[in-house]
Amino acid sequence: MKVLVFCALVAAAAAWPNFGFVNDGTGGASDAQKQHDVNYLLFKVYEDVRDENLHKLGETFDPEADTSHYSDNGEAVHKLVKELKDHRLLQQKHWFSLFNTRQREEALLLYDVLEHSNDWQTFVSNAAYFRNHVNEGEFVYALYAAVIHSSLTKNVVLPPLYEVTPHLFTNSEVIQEAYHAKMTQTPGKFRSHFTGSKKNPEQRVAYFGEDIGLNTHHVTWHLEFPFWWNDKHEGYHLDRKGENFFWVHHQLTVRFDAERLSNHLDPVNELHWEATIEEGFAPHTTYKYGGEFPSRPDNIHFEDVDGIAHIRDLIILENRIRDAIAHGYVTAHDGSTVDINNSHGIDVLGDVIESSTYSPNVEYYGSLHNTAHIVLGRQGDPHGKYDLPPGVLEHFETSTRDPAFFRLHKYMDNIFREHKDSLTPYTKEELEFSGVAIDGVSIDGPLETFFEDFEYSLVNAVDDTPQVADVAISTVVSRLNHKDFSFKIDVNNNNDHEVLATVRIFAWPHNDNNDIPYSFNEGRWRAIELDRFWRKLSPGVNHIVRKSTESAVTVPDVPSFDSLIERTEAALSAGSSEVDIHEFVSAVGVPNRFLIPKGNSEGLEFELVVAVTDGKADAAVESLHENTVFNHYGYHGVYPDNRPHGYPLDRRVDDARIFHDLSNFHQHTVKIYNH
Ligand SMILES: [Cu+2]
Repeated sequence: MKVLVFCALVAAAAAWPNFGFVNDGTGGASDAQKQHDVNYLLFKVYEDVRDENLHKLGETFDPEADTSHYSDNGEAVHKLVKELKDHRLLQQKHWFSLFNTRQREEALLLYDVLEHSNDWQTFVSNAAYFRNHVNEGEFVYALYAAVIHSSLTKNVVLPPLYEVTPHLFTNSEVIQEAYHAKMTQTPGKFRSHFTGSKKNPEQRVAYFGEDIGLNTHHVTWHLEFPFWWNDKHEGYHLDRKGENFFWVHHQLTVRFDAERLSNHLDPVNELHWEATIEEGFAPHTTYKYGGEFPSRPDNIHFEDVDGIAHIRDLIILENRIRDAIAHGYVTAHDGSTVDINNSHGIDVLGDVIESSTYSPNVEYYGSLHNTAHIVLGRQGDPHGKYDLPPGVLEHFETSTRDPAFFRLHKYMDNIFREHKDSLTPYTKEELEFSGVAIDGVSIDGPLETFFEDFEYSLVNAVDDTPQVADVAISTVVSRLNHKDFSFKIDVNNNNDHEVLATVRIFAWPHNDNNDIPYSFNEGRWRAIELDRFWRKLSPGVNHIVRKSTESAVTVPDVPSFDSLIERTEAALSAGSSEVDIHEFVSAVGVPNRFLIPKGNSEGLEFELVVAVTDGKADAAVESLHENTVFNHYGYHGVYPDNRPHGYPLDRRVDDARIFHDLSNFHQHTVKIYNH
């Protein structure tokens, strides 16, 4: 790595383009140059930047000198610089939590500066300058959010967060070993173990909540669809953000229950404000600065959290939301009503519950989800007596480590279900696709999960200076994967012309934890989405083959930080303007190795369902069938599918015969093995 960094400095100095602030859509720099800059801005983020040019910018740039380079005429930068000059910003080398209002404000001030930078020179100069002046956690958050949302960074791949801020993804024991290796200059590869002991049944599913890829998916989703997003300010609308909030967490919830089944655990019970929280939690995770993440003992009663919320108030908010569902409308801030008794209702409700700035009435419905995260996260020290830092639930990177996260989300999910159950079930006529029938569905290849070892670097976890050489330090974690397989779907199009079809694939556990088969209505609520794509069907028989690797719900592993740097520098030295890493631009989906839930040795039964619906009626945009690599968690602009997430299984099913009589719907039992 040492050699690499040195080469990189030379390459950067040589490749730095001459900026003329030409607005040619690139912002005045090549994709490779931008990738280089972002790599180095995030490399060893607690220390001096290891790139000569960025270093110089950090020292000499004056953010306020020329405000013509900002789309807001420098409004954001004036605000941030004033806070800096007034010594109001959070110190460096201190923990940062997005749920802390003031810290979030600061991070978003920087985000605004970057987002309003018209050209790359302005963007990168500000990033380099404020890297030296704002808290590192705030900096990382602002830069990640800006790279995801800025039009200047469309092709930039963000390095894996678990290698940028490894403390939030790695157990304390391993972090300690990493420091030891660094201090003694001895390379080390350390095995990570899941938190807790076998005496805790929850440990059997810790591989799920502590998976670094799953945590990356969760944190990236929240970066892509932030609750603080303000359309007026940011200039564009995030389509169906509220519904997405429901769907991504609904999928986490049903998926976790499926994982529990293969590990002989009962499904998660929903959290209840007036009941005890049965599971305690000892995170075995440490902040880079700020000490250990707080623990929570078993069987405690909720306590009010000073300065955040009374439990009584959370119950009142819940009642108001349940009232809105029962009424079929939400009362907006100005007293008008917003009808939610329709397909769009879930979107409004998602905004209300999270809550996001899209909530029609945050004064009345509050912020149930966000407040609950803080309240639950603080139960180890609700009155601040022990001056503990925020809990794991106060960071999207670490939330799912605590089993109580899934209790909290089961609670939210049941509120959403109350709404979905209040809608009229689909009729056979609504679900039919005239002239189209599924002849058969089969799976090519085994449905088989397994555990594999995965290694990632901890070089960014430990401290050093340019004078001290890096030694290779990494950790090896065990993680779930599955063998590749393909869906083979034979569809008959009896129309005399080509039709556009949406293919939707789901699976739900055949039996519950007592080995009793789920009814259709119970099963469909537990459906795990496996894929969603569009195809043109010619008249006659169509053989569709869809590989597991093509799934629209998943993303591949982002290359390691090392390899990202290596590839970028190689591209720059070769004089190339881009780096061939386009498939990694979005990290928002579920990890592709996580597509199917863990099986067992005898084969765990799932109901596989395929629905082929009318693509023309479903489409919200043109040319859907060409969008085969589209990742539906990370779209930009209008969401391509007009149907609600989970369609056609999203509504209550009173009579399962409706589905079984549909020729465009297929269901059969499959087994997932784990070896
Ligand atoms: Cu979340």
